[in-house]
Amino acid sequence: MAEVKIIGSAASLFSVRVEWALKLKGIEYEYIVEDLRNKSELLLKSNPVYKKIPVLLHNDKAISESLLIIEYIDETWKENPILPEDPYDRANARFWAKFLDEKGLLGAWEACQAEGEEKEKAVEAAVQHLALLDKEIQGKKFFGGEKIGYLDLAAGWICHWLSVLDEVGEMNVFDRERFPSLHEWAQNFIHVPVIKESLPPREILVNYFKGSLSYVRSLAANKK
Ligand SMILES: N[C@@H](CCC(=O)N[C@@H](CS)C(=O)NCC(=O)O)C(=O)O
Repeated sequence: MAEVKIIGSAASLFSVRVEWALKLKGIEYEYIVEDLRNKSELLLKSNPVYKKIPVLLHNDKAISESLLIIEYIDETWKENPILPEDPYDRANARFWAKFLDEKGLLGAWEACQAEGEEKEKAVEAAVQHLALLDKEIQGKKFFGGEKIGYLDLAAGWICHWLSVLDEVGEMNVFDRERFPSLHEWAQNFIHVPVIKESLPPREILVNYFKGSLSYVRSLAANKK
């Protein structure tokens, strides 16, 4: 029997999306909790380039970068496909997943951190990113159609982590009235049992992001 392990951390949306993929496939795995303030030899050896979680260990072979890990999982265990079958749909799902990681997430985190005059601009930029994604979900239950697919996993942080960023950053990027379709999708997504059971408790995330925010603000203050 193949041995599957994840090196991850409970608050990490990147780790959780990998867990979701394994659970959707029905693959058993061992979870190795990483202390990111005191990185383990195993992590440093398994992801020597970025030294980040998550890492998937499959029979001791290490695969890094959450979206690539999901692709690896989908190619290795064929049951319950995650990526769309059609090449155009696959490219499209990858496009939006990349956009969300590179622009969506970063924009939301920048908006969370911003203060004073910068805040309004940063929040508006984050809202515009979501508005682009919102168009993709119109008329569908999931981005993957009738069932959860690759883009649902990539966008899954919006359902749980974005409302935490909204709370911690005192903003309302994921506004229910502005984004009714995305909210409906979030409800559909979050109520799928394998999705729900892997979500970290909200208080853990609130504390984690409050700590991160104080840390980046203290670094910025020290530079002045
Ligand atoms: N692009 C990476 C991002 C992973 C990432 O940022 N992981 C964070 C935890 S959420 C990490 O390991 N941070 C440790 C560090 O930056 O030293 C992925 O998709 O896997």
